[in-house]
Order: sequence, then structure tokens, then C-alpha cells
Amino acid sequence: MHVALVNTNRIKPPIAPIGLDYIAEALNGAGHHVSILDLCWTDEWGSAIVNFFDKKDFDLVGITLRNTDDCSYTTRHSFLGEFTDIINMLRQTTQALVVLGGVGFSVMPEQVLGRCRADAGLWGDGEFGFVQLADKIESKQPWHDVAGLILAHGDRWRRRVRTCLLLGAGSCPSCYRTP
Ligand code: B12
Repeated sequence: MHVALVNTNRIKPPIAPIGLDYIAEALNGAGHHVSILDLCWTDEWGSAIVNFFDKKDFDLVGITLRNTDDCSYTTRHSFLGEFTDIINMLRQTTQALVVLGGVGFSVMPEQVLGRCRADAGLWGDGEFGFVQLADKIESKQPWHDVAGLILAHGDRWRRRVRTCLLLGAGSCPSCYRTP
């Protein structure tokens, strides 16, 4: 299937979106077609999004949130305002399923999802879960049970419990920081 991965990290000096590269590689390995939109280098992220999604239809869009904020006591700059604007614009631009992920997202996933109009989130590392999601959607299997997936349930977000891939169920501490 055609998958778009979007880097929303626009902080300068820049760093490469290595997390998305890992996921792209895993998706490629599973036979999916991946395109990456890196918003770090655009002055106008709105037109970059429109141009990118005008050229091709995608079935699945994965968006990374690396930093919720700059974690600096003196500046206390939050990136969530611009991130929310980007997601809401993307939501208007594509019909694909929009899934959030990334280390910043995974710090407080339900709170991030509550702010914007994404369809779902995937907590933690994405190489396995996101590929599983793409595989299941492509083969028209139910995909709501993918481990780590967070979906709306009424007016709340519900997270699928994720167990450690290496050690198996019950061998790892709970992933949850909050109930
Ligand atoms: C290395 C590092 C740095 C290095 C980066 C060097 C480089 N050239 O890349 C340096 C020192 C430069 C740095 C700087 C900063 N960092 Co830093 N950094 C890290 C660290 C230790 C590892 C990040 C990393 O590369 N991980 C490896 C990659 C492969 O993993 P990943 O990006 O998380 O991606 C995986 C998953 O998140 C997921 N995923 C990612 N995207 C997506 C998308 C989808 C759709 C899905 C499903 C999954 C998914 O799958 C990926 C593969 O497994 C993390 C802490 C940590 N342990 O994660 C902090 C961390 C990310 N940094 C943090 C911060 C705050 C910063 C700065 C803002 C600090 C500052 N004030 O300057 C800057 C921002 C720089 C920038 N331009 O963005 C915070 C963010 C916290 C938050 N609340 O948002 C973290 C979490 C540290 C912390 N605990 O506070 N950082």
C-alpha cells in the first residue's frame, strides 16, 4: 500500500528524522511504498502539505512528533500548537487514515490526540506495530487490535496494551505511566 510519513520537527539546528527512516525501512521490507514529507526544510508547511498530497493518494499517513516542547526551563516553548495546526490541515487534505507516533507523542499520547483531529496513535517504537497496521489494512483484516494502538472510544482514548516483544507477556513492567 502507499504510505506517507510526515516529519513535523522543524527545530533548528535540525536533526534527521531517524525514527521515520527506521519505519520507512521496515515498511519497504514488507513490500509497502513509502514517501516521506519532511517539513523541517519548508518555510510554508501549509503549501508543502497541499503539494505533496496533490501528487499522490495514500492509504495510510504516519506522523511523527519528536518533541512536545523544548524541555528548557528558561524558554518553555511548546511545539503542540503548530503540531495541532499541521495535523488539522493534513486531516483536510487527505482521506487516508492519519496515525500519530514518535517519542514526543509517546510521552503523553492521549493528551496529544485530544488536541487534534488524528484518527489514531501508536505508542512506542513503530517498526513492528506500524507495519502490522499497514499489512492488516491492506489485506482488509481487522486492525483495531494492533498492540500499542490508541483509538477513540466514546469521548475517551483507549490504548491497546503492549507487551515486550522479546520477553513476552507479563515479563516487562507496565508501559503506562498514568492510569
Ligand atoms: C539522541 C537525542 C538527541 C540528540 C539528537 C542527535 C541526532 N543527530 O539525532 C540531540 C542531543 C541533538 C537532541 C536534541 C534535542 N532533544 Co533529544 N533526545 C535524544 C534521545 C536520547 C534519542 C532520540 C533518538 O534518536 N532515538 C532513536 C530513534 C530511532 O527513535 P525515535 O525517534 O523515538 O523513533 C522511534 C519511535 O519514537 C517511533 N516513531 C517515531 N516516529 C513515529 C511515527 C509514527 C507514525 C509511529 C507509529 C511511530 C514513530 O518509532 C521509531 C522507531 O522505533 C531522546 C530520548 C529517547 N531515549 O528517545 C531525546 C529526546 C527525544 N530529546 C528531547 C528534547 C527535548 C530535545 C531538544 C528539544 C532539547 C533542546 N532544548 O534543545 C533538542 C531538539 C533537537 C531537534 N532538532 O529536534 C526529549 C523530548 C521530550 C519531549 N517531551 O518531547 C527526549 C525524549 C529526551 C527527554 N527525555 O527529555 N536529542
